[in-house]
Amino acid sequence: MRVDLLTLFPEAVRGPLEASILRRAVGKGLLEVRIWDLRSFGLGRHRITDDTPFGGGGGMVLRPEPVYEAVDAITRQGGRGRILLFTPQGRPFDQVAARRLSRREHLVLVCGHYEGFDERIRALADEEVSIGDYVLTGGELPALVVLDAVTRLVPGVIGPAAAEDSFAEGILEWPQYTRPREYRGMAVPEVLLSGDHGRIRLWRRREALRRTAERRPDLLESRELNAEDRKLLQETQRRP
Ligand code: 9D3
Repeated sequence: MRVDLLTLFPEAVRGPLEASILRRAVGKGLLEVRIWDLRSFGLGRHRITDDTPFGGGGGMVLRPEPVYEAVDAITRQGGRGRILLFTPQGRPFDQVAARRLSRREHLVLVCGHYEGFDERIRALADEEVSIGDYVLTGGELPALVVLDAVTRLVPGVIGPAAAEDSFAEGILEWPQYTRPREYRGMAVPEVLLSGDHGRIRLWRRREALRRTAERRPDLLESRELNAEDRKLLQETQRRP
């Protein structure tokens, strides 16, 4: 997968790209990321990228030219890719979107900043993306979030078991334990030490359902449970 990332703050995205799974994906040749400094497409000797809004009011707005010219430069390098514009008004990003985007060969991630951007920049976008209902200072962290979520689903980046985890299935994960068997008075549940794989499977499934019902009932409301899951969930409601 090829990713072009457009930003006024290249240094804000370089760190995470040089760490962990993203770096490994690049090392394996499964991911190619190019960072484009929007400032280098700025106007005039001072490389101006922002301006005051027509109609007055405070703040500065990203001008359209740097973004259009950067996209032109990307296009000249071959292919335009799927253009994602990061904005608080975008569609909330989720795992379904991550899976869909992971099948694309080429993504172009455009990060806004300032108090906003010129409305004509939206015309470039195939999709507008938000990562949730909270206010950040720019689109850089959202772009990295999306890149991380998408990249780990690209075949070969991580193990297939890890990629299709329980969230992909729509419920939360079960509690996990490792050594020691007891720590500061907190014991590992006996069933996990029993070696009885049938009992362990049912316990994990029950605890995953319990957790989901307690913490994220919305995830259960939007799906149909099978007979076994319904029974396990009932068991969690009988005993505390
Ligand atoms: C003070 C400016 N606000 C005026 C009402 C609007 C605003 C513009 C730009 C608020 C935040 C930002 C910067 N955020 C993003 O560019 C952004 C974002 C976010 O803040 N939250 C969740 N997802 C995203 S995607 C891009």
